[in-house]
Amino acid sequence: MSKTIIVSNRLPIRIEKEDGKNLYKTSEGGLATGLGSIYKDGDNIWVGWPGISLPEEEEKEVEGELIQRNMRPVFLSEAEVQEFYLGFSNQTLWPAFHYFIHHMRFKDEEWKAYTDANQKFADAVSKWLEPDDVVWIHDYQLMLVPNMLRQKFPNITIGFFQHIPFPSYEVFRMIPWRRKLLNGVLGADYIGFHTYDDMRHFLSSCHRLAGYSYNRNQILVKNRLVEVDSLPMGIDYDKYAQSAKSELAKAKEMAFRNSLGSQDLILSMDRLDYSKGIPGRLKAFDRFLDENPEYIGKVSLFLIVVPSRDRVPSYKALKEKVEFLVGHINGKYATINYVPIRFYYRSYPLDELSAFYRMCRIAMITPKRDGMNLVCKEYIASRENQDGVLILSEMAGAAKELSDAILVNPNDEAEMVESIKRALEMPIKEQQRRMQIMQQTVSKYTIFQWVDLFIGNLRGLKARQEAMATK
Ligand code: GDG
Repeated sequence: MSKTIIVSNRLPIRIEKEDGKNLYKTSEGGLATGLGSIYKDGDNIWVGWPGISLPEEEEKEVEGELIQRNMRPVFLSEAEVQEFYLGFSNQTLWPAFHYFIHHMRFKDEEWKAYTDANQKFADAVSKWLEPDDVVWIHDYQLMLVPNMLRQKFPNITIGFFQHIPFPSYEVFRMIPWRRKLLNGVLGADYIGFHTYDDMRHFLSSCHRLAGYSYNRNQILVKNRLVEVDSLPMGIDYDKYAQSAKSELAKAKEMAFRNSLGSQDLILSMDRLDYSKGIPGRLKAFDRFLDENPEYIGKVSLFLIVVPSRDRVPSYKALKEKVEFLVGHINGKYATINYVPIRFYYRSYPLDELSAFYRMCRIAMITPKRDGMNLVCKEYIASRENQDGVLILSEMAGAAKELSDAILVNPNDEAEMVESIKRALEMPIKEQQRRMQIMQQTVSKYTIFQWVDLFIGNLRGLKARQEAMATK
């Protein structure tokens, strides 16, 4: 029997220490939910890093615990986390792929750490791999793993999905190890991106930097047919819709409302990341209040920033910038009973998130770049009464599917300011017309369809490759 092996940097679990004991908390992230039906089934497994560095003597115990949950840990030392994850992955690839070229750095020792860590993941997979298995590798931290496996097992079935954008050739070619990265990914049979543009950029880099010719979305790599595709990722729609309708979410919304008063709320929710455009959003809100003083006291920005990568200097600097702007704007417009920006730097459980999605009549999601952005889809799924307005950046992958949002260029401050006014003043009928269409779109193409489509296409391609080989 063939099995499926999922591989990602992080396992769908968090290990927390309490009174010296390890507590295992399942992750609620979109990917973990979508792939849950796969890795929990039969002999299937998920290979990845459990998220903390442990003393060696504890590794055996943790491994045993994870094996029972169909997971196989790859343990990384503190130095590996520093150089492979916080270093090359998040200070070379992440900024390059999100067009933040001034944040990129190129360090030979971090490239080496990235290569070694990818080898570690590939070795962990090899340990469990059998010839008929399907391997599905996720994201930019593991771009070399497909080819490392291909070298060892020429005939196995490998899929790769990249969750962040793939940049234009002009940016990608700046990376010193660009060909190695491309050839790493091309070890896969089937390669997925969120959008058509990401896919085109990847194909163009393969051609111009590594000399591969391609026909539509197909590349021949040493006589092996590789297919590249765009598959926008969805969410578990029912989970968010049900959670928003639950008595718990409604009770929490009511409790929050009682202390907040009746003002309109604009939701802003992201991980702490410069790609998410948080300072730009704050500046636009400042200018909006400045140009529309009749709204002072009537609308607040509900700003949730979820801690992330705060050991990386550019993220630390961003946190300080956000804190400065929040302080500045609140100092300027606050009154005894009005707080313009309600700022929360932490994460929340799903029921509270649902209460926020219910409570905010506008969601302003304006990343400078985003592979997809799931928060905007979750907001749509949570709008039980089909009202509410989504202001969405053109630079998020999700904008390709959600043309009924108010689409804005996050670099155009005047347009952002105008979009806040439009959203606040949009007639209810128009809100509902737009929200209904967006709900149809997001409910039709869920995370479960996305998973089935990816695996189905990968298996279909493998069958065609085999038919070609026997001709
Ligand atoms: C990468 C790409 C792409 C956030 N705060 C809390 C919380 N979250 C959940 C959200 C959402 C997820 O985290 C964030 O997903 P995004 O898609 O918005 O962003 P990234 O983390 O940057 O993800 C992105 C994604 O991969 C998938 O391919 O869309 O473009 O950058 O699900 O709800 N969940 C809970 N509490 C929080 O405080 N429970």
